[in-house]
Amino acid sequence: MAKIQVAIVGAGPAGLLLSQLLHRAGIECLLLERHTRDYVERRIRAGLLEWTSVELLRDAGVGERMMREGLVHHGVVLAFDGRVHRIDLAGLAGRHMLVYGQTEIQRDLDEAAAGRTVWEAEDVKIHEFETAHPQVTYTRDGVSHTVECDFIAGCDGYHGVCRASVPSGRIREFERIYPFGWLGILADVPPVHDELIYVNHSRGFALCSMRSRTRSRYYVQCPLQDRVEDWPDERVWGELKARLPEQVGARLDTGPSIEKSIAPLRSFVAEPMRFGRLFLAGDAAHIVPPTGAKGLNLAASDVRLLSDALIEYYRDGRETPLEEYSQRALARVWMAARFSWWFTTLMHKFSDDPFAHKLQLAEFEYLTESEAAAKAVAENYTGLPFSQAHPHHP
Ligand code: RFL
Ligand code: PHB
Repeated sequence: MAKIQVAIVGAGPAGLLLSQLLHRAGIECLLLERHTRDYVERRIRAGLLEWTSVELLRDAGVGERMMREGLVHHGVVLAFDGRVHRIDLAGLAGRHMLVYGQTEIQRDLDEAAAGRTVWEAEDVKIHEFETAHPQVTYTRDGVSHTVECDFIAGCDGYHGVCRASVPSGRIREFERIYPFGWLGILADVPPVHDELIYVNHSRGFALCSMRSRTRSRYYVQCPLQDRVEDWPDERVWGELKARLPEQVGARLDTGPSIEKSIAPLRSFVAEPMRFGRLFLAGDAAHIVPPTGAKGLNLAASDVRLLSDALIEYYRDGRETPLEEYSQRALARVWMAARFSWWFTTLMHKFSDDPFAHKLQLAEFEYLTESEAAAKAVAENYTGLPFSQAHPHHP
């Protein structure tokens, strides 16, 4: 039977980054991914990195292209019924952000991993993870494999096999589903503005983002039951323009879409994030709605805590950081869950209830007038520092 130190399930950003950090520390790991490399690399998802995520990618030795091609953002714009307010992230929080697509991070990490990933691993199963001898089994090209390991990292996303393998009495799940989705469009047209614009409009939310100076990423809030076929490009551009402040909409460049998809919005946290020798990280343990762009950044901060803990275990034999992983990760997860929920609530149209809209407007007024309120947004948006506190005891 093959033997490895750490078996990682899922080659999304969490799994690939963990494998890279462990590999650099001399820890042997095996990374198992259900899909093909091509499929995983093509998924268009996040685009905005907190600076702690940027630093982690640099520590992992994959920051070179990111620092060359990424766009540094010092501020972000909020628009309400045509009124516009900029939040000076750098001035208020002392931190900035980097625009660099998840597809690019995935590519950089894949290249660094060169051959350490088993793509198209079918029927991955995890066994005996509450004992000292966990095992992972999978099938590749019709051949079954069994691998014995010290630890299993469940980096297999929301629909993965790892969280689903935990007996239901051992896990607690917290969830909120939002009554709308985001329709995203990617197009090779210059971004309408050099910073991101989040829009609260009576027709619904909109977001102007980007991947580079020549590639734009835009989103519009849409009904949950809508399908991509309901949204030909012209309809997306028309709807986006209608929701943008007039002076912004007037300079919107449009063009054929290179990708279009609809994502539902969900808040989800599973507690704890450790079960014996199984550790969950990233979307496998939690989902946030994309308002605020925390999903990928949370995956990165989980991986930072987990890789530090594993490296310390193999170097000094210390188990405390592994034992504290769940509590420390969850403390940060809940802060991001709170901010993503709050920002989603502030920016979207939930109903035709005029009272709800008046409250959103009052909150916007407060943000424009109170430096303390704007600072709270800037601190959360750019990413809260790791806390030593352990407010949760799952
Ligand atoms: P991922 O990226 O989902 O990767 C998990 C990997 O595990 C594989 N897998 C398995 N492999 C083997 N055996 C199994 N049984 C397996 N089951 C699953 C999957 O094929 C996959 O390759 O999770 P990870 O690494 O934790 O990374 C998290 C981020 O990808 C995620 O938080 C963000 O992309 C969330 N997200 C967004 N975040 C933002 O900050 N901004 C966005 O605009 C944004 N858009 C999105 C998103 C997530 C989406 N999903 C998950 C549907 C748009 C979408 C559509
Ligand atoms: C994106 O560029 O895809 C993006 C940016 C900011 C968000 C969500 C998505 O809050």
